[in-house]
Amino acid sequence: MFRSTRFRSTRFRRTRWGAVLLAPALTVATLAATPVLPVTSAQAADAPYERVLNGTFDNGKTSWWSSGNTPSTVNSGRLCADVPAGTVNVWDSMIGQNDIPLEAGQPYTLRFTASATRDVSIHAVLQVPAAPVTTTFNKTAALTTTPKTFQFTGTSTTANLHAQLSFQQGGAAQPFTLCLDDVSLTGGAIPPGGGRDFGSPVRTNQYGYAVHGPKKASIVNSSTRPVRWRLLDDSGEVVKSGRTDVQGTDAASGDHVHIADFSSVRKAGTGYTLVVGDATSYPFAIAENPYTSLRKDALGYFYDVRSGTPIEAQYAGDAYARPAGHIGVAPNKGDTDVPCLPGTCDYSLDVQGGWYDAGDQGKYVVNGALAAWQLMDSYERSRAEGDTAGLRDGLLSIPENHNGVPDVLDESRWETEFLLSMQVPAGEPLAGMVHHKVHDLAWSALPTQPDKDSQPRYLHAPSTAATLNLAAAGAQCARVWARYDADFARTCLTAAETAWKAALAHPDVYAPSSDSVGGGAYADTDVTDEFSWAATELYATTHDRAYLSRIDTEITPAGFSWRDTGALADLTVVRLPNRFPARMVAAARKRVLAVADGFVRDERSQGYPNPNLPTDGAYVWGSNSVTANNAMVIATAYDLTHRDSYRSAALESLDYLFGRNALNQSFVTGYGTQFSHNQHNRIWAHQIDPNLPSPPAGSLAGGPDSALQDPVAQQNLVGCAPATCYIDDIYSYSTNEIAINWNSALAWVATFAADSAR
Ligand code: 9MR
Repeated sequence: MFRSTRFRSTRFRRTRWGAVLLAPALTVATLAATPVLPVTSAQAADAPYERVLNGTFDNGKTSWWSSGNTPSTVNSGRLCADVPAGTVNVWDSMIGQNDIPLEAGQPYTLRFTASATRDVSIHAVLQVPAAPVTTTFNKTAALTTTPKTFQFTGTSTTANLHAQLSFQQGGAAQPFTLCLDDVSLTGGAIPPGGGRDFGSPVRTNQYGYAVHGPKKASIVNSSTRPVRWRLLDDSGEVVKSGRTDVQGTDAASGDHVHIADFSSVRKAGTGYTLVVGDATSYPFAIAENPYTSLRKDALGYFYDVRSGTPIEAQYAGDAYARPAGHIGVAPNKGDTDVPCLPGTCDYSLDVQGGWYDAGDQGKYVVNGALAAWQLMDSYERSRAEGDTAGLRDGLLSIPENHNGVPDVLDESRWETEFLLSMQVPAGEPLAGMVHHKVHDLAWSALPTQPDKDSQPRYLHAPSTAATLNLAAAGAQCARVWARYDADFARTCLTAAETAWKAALAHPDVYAPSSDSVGGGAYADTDVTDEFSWAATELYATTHDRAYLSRIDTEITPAGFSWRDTGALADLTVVRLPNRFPARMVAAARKRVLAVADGFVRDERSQGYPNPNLPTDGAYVWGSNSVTANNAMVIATAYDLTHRDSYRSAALESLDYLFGRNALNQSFVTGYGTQFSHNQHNRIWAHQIDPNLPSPPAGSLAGGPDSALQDPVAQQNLVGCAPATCYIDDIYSYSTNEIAINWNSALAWVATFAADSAR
């Protein structure tokens, strides 16, 4: 079972997915991606576990929804809904909660208190709403004007993490108001957040190690003394054995961890396993350069998420081919002539193209600029380091792969041209500023193919952050394109300089955090870091001294993200030492090395090799991108010094992403054995529709988020140690989304790793 899939390159065909991954009938175990431990029914009787979130409405309407024709509000701790008259079916007016976990064969008891402004009967329904629909109960409750408490019980016949509890009251002849309180659904044997089993305690990079790189495993073992490990080859022969180092308790996971170091093994091969006691790791390979396919796949992701162009089978493979999305063809309402959100401006823009941000099909300038920057920086790195592979025209499977331009630049241009189109035209108020984002009016359903999205799309108001992001990426674009397309380079520079001036004139226009319906907010109320980053890029390109005095941010252990771009100033200075004053370069270099040293220490101090060691212990939304971005800083330190410890640490960060972690989970689709494949997205929603593929190989999942910011996480991960707050489920957008800024980080590190494998 383990031998088949190592080191495959590029895209999977759907047939291969079927073989490797999923049977059509999803069980709790497959949805959760971790086997569920058997629990006796005696335990269930002792512990009636609550399965409804916010049943007391203490948190307002959080976790609850109601049909569009049934407006609801929470007043004095009760949810009250206005039920319209004249609908036909009982389900035409509903109040409900999704993502209720059910276990097969377990009884569930619903209790709630309800009243109505007239005597009416409503239905209380617990069911799995997707085919094959299974109903645990569908009971009638006769409401009066006096609140009454009801209790119903039923036994679930299926295991599913996505059942729905609903109150259905359609078909009324007269309108009425319905009020609910103290909703409780108890049952099930698995405690909330419990029953997770991460498999073997021997955690390796499930994909593989470089012949000339570090090779270590993390082993969960309670012994306070070293234990014996054995490395077996694919015929089960012992290749090497040794004793572990006791690392101790890993704070982020709570695991007591040992480390086995088998770096001295330099024999390429597949099907290696590491054995400790009676536990065996997933199989892995040792290869001269295991990162070349990763570079191709991680970068290839961007073609697959292009907007405004058909994704062609000859480049993406049959399973990933799809019609162009958002090119103004019905039912699409964008993106060729997109109006401003009412009340913000009165023109419309052609903003087709670019990359879809993530699981949604919004396009956001701050995130897009960072991702494009990271691809362009990867190009500049390859050029500075003389690494020709990353500069190849023909590296990627994209339409532009024989145009004489490095493919990584072609891909970044797809986004850059979209960024340019988001600039407010001359003559308009706020000319030169840049619209923060364009996205759907409301969240579209999962799945929704881009060409089938019928939502109206709007330009959201310009922001200083978006404007400075265009200034930064535009200035960098001018630099990298100068040798390939002087006209485009000039266009980029003009836009960047115009944006910079506009930002100076409007330095505090912030995108509001409340603007998060139908798309993400990407709110940021501190743009000092964006000013500094943009000034750095503009100075590097123009040598105009006016920009120098605006470079005032430094890299810190906080790293960087779409919101915090101050560190990118230092990274650009050390990338282009000949373009900055020597003293500035020396200082930036010192800081980058110091921060990289800290990341290396953080990685070494943990049981699993994660260069992300948050000071408050919390893992944030997209934590895997923090890992990859910090690895980029470590890799940059290697480029500056060629000290092997930096290279080793950067490569070990990939071990973390490929399964040497508290979850025994590779976060990159197609890489390893137990890899993420149900990432939250609307295009490749295989978990929901078996006719759709899973995300393409090389897609990075967001990773553990200890804040539990979606209902699936809240239902299934309660009490998790930060490094384990992850579930490979399509509805867990806070732990398992895909996003361009996360894949750009992976692509950068993969390119570094491929170039430095030796
Ligand atoms: O990556 C973003 C993360 O830092 C924020 O905490 C989170 C909530 O605001 O949003 C993330 O970005 C999402 C964006 O808002 C909408 N598209 C999907 C992005 C990835 O989840």
